[in-house]
Amino acid sequence: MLGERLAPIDLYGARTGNCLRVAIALEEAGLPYRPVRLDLRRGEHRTAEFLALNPDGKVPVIVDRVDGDEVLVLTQSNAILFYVAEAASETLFPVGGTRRRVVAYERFFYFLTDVIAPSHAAFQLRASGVKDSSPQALDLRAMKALSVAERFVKTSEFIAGETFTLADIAAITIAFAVERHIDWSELPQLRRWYQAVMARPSVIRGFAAFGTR
Ligand SMILES: N[C@@H](CCC(=O)N[C@@H](CS)C(=O)NCC(=O)O)C(=O)O
Repeated sequence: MLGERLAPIDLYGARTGNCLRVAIALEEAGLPYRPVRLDLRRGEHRTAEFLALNPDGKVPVIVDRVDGDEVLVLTQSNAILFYVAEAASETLFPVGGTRRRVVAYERFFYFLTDVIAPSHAAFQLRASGVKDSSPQALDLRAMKALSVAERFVKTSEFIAGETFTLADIAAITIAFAVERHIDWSELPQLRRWYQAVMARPSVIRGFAAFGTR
């Protein structure tokens, strides 16, 4: 059981999928937080001050000060998501009922490993100057995996059942990033889910946490 939070959680980040997912989770959990935007292009994640928080020089990072505990500095967006979910009790990740919980894990990791990972790898290859067709092949793989998610929302309102969970958060940032490449006419249930989630106040605020551009 966490003690009283002494200050808003500092969230160091930028307008990237990893950071936006954390901001959306914090919004959805209703936890007080303060976004600290770093300009990655200007190397603000490489300053001595930031490297003291995360020697890897990567965002997101949270700093949480809870009464009676050592200051918590946490890196790795997915570890942070589960920390936030735990602090939010049952809201973001089902704790009761093994079946509900394992389905939420299944869908959460589906998006991380089958959609976000190949898409991220394609981005990295392009950024490193690769000119062959491998980034395109990875993007295609990610898009195919994303369209499979139509079946997740065919019989339920959200990605892992009838409540909004971390699986929806994993899905929404990548769906937003590739929105214009999706053939929505083939994916009516995914479109219904996408529109509903993008209109959610916590999601709107989370997307805006590090500015709109
Ligand atoms: N596995 C880490 C990846 C963190 C990561 O790669 N962050 C990127 C932004 S999304 C970053 O800080 N890039 C700056 C750099 O690598 O120099 C996580 O999930 O938090």
